[in-house]
Amino acid sequence: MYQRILIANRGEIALRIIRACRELGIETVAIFSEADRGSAYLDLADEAYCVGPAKAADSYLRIANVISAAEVGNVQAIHPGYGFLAENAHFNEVCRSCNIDFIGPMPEAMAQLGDKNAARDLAKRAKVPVVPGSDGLIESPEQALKFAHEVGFPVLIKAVAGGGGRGMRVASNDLALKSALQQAQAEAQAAFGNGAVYLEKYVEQPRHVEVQVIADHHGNAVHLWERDCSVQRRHQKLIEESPSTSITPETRAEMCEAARRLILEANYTNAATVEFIVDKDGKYYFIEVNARIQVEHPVTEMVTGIDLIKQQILVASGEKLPFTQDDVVQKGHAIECRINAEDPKRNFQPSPGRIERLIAPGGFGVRFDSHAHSGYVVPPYYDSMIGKLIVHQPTRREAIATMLRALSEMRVDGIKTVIPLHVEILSHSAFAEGRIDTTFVERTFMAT
Ligand code: MV4
Repeated sequence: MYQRILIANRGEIALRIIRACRELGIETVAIFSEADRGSAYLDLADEAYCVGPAKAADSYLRIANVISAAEVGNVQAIHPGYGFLAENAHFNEVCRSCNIDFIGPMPEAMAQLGDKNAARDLAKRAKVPVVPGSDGLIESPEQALKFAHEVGFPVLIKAVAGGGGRGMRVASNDLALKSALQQAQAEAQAAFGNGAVYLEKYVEQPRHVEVQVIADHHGNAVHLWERDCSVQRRHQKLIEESPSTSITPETRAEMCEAARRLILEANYTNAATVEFIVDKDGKYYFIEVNARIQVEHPVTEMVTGIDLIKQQILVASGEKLPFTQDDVVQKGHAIECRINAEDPKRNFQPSPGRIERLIAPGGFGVRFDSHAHSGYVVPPYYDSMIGKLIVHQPTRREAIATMLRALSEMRVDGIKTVIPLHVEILSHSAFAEGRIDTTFVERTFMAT
């Protein structure tokens, strides 16, 4: 087991990882940018090093600076958290070439899943349902038209190097498809340095359901059931929950087993999320794999009772998973609300600044994962999430009531947050009835 690890991240996830390490008896080395200097959570690490100026590209994303901190801090492993360098296969490789374990998948598995078309091929090999589409890359407008006519309009053009909704284009007829193809290729080339695209049938008003999986270096892979992340706006998730109200018990069992098969087929190790979309008929289709721990991992932790960060560290160090598939049961219902420093009244414009007073909620079934506190200054340089409010109760109905109670206790003075929107969503009859898809928030709450 490791004696000392570096956390290549900031904010709530850095604090989350420091907490897991403390409980495992592992020393921690934190890093910070100039904008995060003096952040209170840094005091909880054994050491902390500055890796550069405020801009992420010059600090948290600077591989040489992060590796230098790891060398000076004399760590055996690096936990990347999410975002920043978490899915950078080159960084992953550099860590390992410096004899530092990367707490995540091996670089080859990460690179394979980073190619969305290769991931789709992998899913097909593992007999996991994929959306009907082009079997392979689109080489010409003629080929795109041929596939579109086979699967039927509307179709969606996706970038091989995309993911998370970046570089996607819908087309509903031949003419639109030709220009969408050019635009998508140019956009993908500019954004990812890779203009390769493929095509899928467009699934309308899908629900987003994802499966948590973890695998060790001894051939064991276990799924930890699903999360429903359909409550989102412009690909930014707002509320996540487990179990999902979007699927039947039969679909759940099938889908989770399919996710596990895919991860085994990829020879993948450590934590992964296998994303699916579910159509109006309840059919599920593989979309992509996220090769990292995700923001919403706590809802899975609450319903399974398994600390995912600890398990990531244990399997990275070579230990066997201490539980089998049969040990992992869903107990009760968990919901997470992301607390973002944004003004929902002003088109979710970021609202950085000093939190004059923070009152965190508590009580039965309430967890607040946050690095923020009264007097904390939210910097304008990074994403706007200042914390995650998670509740766990025996039933969904009770979980919603607890979340509304917790939100009503919470005070964040001095900046704007999305708390009022969360209250509206959780109070809505469609949410109560589980009638939610990925268009719900925009259809229901956004003016114009
Ligand atoms: C789709 C889709 C409809 N049809 N693929 C968006 C993010 C990326 N992970 C995949 N995404 C989608 N792929 C087909 N064939 C709709 C989406 C999508 C979406 C998926 C999950 C969560 C939110 C979403 C919001 C808009 C579109």
